[in-house]
Amino acid sequence: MSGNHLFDLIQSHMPVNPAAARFCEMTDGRVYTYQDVLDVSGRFANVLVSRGVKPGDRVAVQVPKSIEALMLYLGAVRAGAIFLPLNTAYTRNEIAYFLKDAEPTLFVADPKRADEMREVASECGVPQFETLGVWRKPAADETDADTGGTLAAAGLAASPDFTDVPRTKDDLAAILYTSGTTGRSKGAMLSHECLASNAEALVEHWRFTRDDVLIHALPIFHVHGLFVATHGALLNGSKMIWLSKFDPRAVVARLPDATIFMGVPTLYVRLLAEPALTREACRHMRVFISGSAPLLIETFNAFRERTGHTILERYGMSETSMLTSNPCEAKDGERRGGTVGFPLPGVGLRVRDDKGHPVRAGEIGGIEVKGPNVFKGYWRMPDKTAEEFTTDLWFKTGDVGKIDADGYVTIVGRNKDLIISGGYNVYPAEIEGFLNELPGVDESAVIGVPHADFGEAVVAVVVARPGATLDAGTLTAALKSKIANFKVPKEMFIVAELPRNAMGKVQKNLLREQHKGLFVG
Ligand code: MCA
Ligand code: AMP
Repeated sequence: MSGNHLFDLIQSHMPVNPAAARFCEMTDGRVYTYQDVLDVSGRFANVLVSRGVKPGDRVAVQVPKSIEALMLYLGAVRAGAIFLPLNTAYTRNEIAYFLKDAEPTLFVADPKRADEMREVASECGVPQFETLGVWRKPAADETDADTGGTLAAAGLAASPDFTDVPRTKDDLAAILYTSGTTGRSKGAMLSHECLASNAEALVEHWRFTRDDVLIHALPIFHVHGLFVATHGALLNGSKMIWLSKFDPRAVVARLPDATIFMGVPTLYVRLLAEPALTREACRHMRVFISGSAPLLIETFNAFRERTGHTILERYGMSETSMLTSNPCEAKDGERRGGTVGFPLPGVGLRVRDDKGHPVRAGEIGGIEVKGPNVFKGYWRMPDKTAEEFTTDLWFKTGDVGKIDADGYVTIVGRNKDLIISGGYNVYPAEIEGFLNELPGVDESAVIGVPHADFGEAVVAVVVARPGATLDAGTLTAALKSKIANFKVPKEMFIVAELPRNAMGKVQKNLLREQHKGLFVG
């Protein structure tokens, strides 16, 4: 072992004969063995070092989902770098913010956006730029086959042997950008221990075994798809069926070959719309896991009725990875719909009132957490970090909930102004900031309303400046050029004024009530 905290843990769980053990099956027929995991991550680690990436340097990555992108993550960990994954939907404008804030040594982008992103990298002073696409085997008659970008080409030419850079448990392995009430994205610093301890807790709690087969259908720029799903397989020496994007039909078709599925609630809503989702299709499945957003009890019940499986709901955050989970086995208790179960082994979770005092069982308050999984603070924001922790160093999640007398945790709301749409977080303050800068806009309020597919949808209510005439279509188009599509309001209303309370504060609750039926029923 090399002394690289996270990768040592992964290596210690390698199958005895890694060349014979399957890690991943792709839809194009390609297979990665555990030996390929070692080799390709080693190749990428060598390339990173050759590009001047030193221990502690950031490697920012906005690339399409591929198994090579996952190997790049492992290569970065092995090289002692800090991996910074970015949503593929982010615009040039958003990417520029992250690059300026994180100051990576290297930015890896999608080959299809190479020209645009090379320019952004150069404007932001990022010294190194590479691309990584979807790696595919060239067909026999292809002469200029897509090699998967410059990084893939460099990886093919590099040695698979790499001596892992020693990293202690407190060194950073990743930064995940997330936001808060201000709307300005903050980089949550995740150490090797944050990721390793959470992976171990989940493998134990969810009773992973070597025979498990996980269908991986989530994006890999978030905690859910990048860490929760893949670390589970890696610490288990087991196999994944790798889908480049979520397609409900493809998932149902592969269910008979699988034992585990992980998804955000929208994925379950869409699976239920597939007539082929039957008890028979799920006969080998061990567990369906849901998280990242509240799972509606209707979805929970409908899924049980259709498949005979009770979805296991769990709760987590970018800052903390996973915090709680419903029981995996019946002997540990029932999977209770509408709850997120119990704190995971090693995780402390408490509920406090507005003054920071403990509340009684079943009473509602702010959820605070502690444990080795909790992040090391926000990148270069010590004041913001201090604000989010109590004096006795519990992290204030911003979620509101309760712990019942029998220990089950329920989340009833959030005291942060956040919309979760299809598992993606949208911060009203950020969208309002962009809207308010558009010509003719006086002010705006962005709200989340129930949506049958996405759980919540973004809606904007906008007031025009005196004398100005606004058009919702023009405003929407202007927003699309600045922010990722999933953040753009699905509906926009131009109104004469926003409702305010006696203190002058915009009453978003009234707007939510007014528009609550837009996308449901
Ligand atoms: C896509 N669109 C969306 C969303 N996704 N709009 C609102 N909310 C969304 N989530 C829009 C696109 O902008 C586009 O708009 C149109 O829908 C079609 O885009 P497409 O890419 O084809 O959509 P899709 O493939 O159907 O994607 C839906 C999805 C995806 C599969 C539900 O959003 C997804 O993979 N979500 C999972 C996110 C996730 O992994 N979250 C975990 C975060 P237009 O037509 O206008 O162009 S980790 C986390 O939260 C914590 C730690 C935890 O506890 O896990
Ligand atoms: P993110 O910062 O993107 O990781 O989002 C974390 C937030 O997602 C949490 O603070 C919760 O508000 C929400 N969340 C995650 N899992 C659940 C769940 N099972 N039920 C309700 N909310 C959840």
